[in-house]
Amino acid sequence: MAEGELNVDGLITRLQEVEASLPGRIVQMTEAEVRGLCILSREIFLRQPILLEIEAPIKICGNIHGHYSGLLRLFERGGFPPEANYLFLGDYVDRGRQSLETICLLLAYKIKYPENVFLLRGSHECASINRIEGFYDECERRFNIGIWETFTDCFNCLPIVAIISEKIFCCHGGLSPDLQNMEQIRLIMRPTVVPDTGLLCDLLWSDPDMEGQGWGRNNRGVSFTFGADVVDEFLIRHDMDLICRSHELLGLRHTPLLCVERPEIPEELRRRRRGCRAGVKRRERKRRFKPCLPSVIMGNVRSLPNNMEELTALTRLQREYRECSLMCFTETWLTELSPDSHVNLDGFQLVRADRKATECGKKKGGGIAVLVNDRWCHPAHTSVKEMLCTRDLELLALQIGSTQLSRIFKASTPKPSSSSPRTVKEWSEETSARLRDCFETTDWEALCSPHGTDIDSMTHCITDYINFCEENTVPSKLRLVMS
Ligand SMILES: [Mn+2]
Repeated sequence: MAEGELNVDGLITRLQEVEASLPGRIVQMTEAEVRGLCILSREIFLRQPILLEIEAPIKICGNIHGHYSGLLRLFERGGFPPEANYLFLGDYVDRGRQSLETICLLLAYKIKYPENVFLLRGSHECASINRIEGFYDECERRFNIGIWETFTDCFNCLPIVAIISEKIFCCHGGLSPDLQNMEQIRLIMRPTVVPDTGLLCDLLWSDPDMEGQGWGRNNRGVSFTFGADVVDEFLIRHDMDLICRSHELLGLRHTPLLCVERPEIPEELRRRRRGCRAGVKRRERKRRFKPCLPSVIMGNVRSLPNNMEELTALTRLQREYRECSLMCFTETWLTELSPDSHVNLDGFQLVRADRKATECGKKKGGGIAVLVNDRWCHPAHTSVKEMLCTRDLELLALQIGSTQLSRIFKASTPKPSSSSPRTVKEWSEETSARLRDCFETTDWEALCSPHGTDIDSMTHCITDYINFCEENTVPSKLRLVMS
């Protein structure tokens, strides 16, 4: 059916006319109308990304499950589109008696207000589930099996995840041990069925475990459960505040949504954007890259206090700086007398090793300043392990709390339950001796001299050389491990 032939406005009016107070009244729709809704909305779903990036304010609603009078009441309470923006978290069909009215009204709104109404895919928007849970029978009773197949084509194109104002992660089921970065979601090709395992399956089927930790077995017999620690780790890793999901009937509680909130951010510090219209952001794909291991920027600046403005701009504008775990600077002004307040950088905590005036053989003082990104390393979990500044040696060893470390390293570990073998390089026994030999006979002066006082190039050159030694002079063997 072509676009012009479907009277969406008329259909919305007819569907809305049913009063919520008279539940169960059937709305007459023709097969052509229903088919038209499926075809037109499917085009919109495919035109918009599989991972929606939406701006607040928006109202989020959980499973409707064919409860049409409930849906109408929900709109009466919250405002009919486009008066308010809506994000639905899936499970529109099955169980209730009016799956068709429910899904048809939602699809009609999607066609009429594509930037105000958003529908995510639920576990029941899947042919193998709604074939047996009620929707198929309703389609067959009121229309025919062909209509159910047309719905299936449409459901196979629904988006999977929505991120609201970069802070709220919404999906039907929950997290996945396979989910490392958002790009993986963007790479899922539509139309697609929901597989029995893997990322897409987990996003639609996993459940939070309120008591347990880590990943666990899901009683549904599909996907996993995830503990509070997994949520915490995910939110910190992706710099988000909240995970919002449905997929579960929580007794008779008022809200069908489960919200797991990241506790430590005070309300006034949360970023707010009021009054914006919801809409899929058409900005270029922004890859939110997060390294698994701490990243370090090292530099030698003449005067750190004089360079703070530049550093502030860099941490604001450049991702490498903003997301860098540690920034180390050798510093000439760092003596007992120089105050911390001269090196204040938003989002970073200063740790310093001062050169004591008496030990300082150089004309000026000096030491090391390390700026620790508090997004990665909580200031309370960072302490100085070793600090030494003498004429020949400047050393500052930081200790990052074990909880922080486990977070960082766990993030780099793939699916815990997977036992896929992989090969790792293992140093053999004579390794340390060979390596020590190699380093002792190295003419470090010769390596350093071409770079003079340029600490950056010197560091690079020496790091490259050490890697070269490791690659070429150290005997190692490959070993198969089960991860
Ligand atoms: Mn569900």
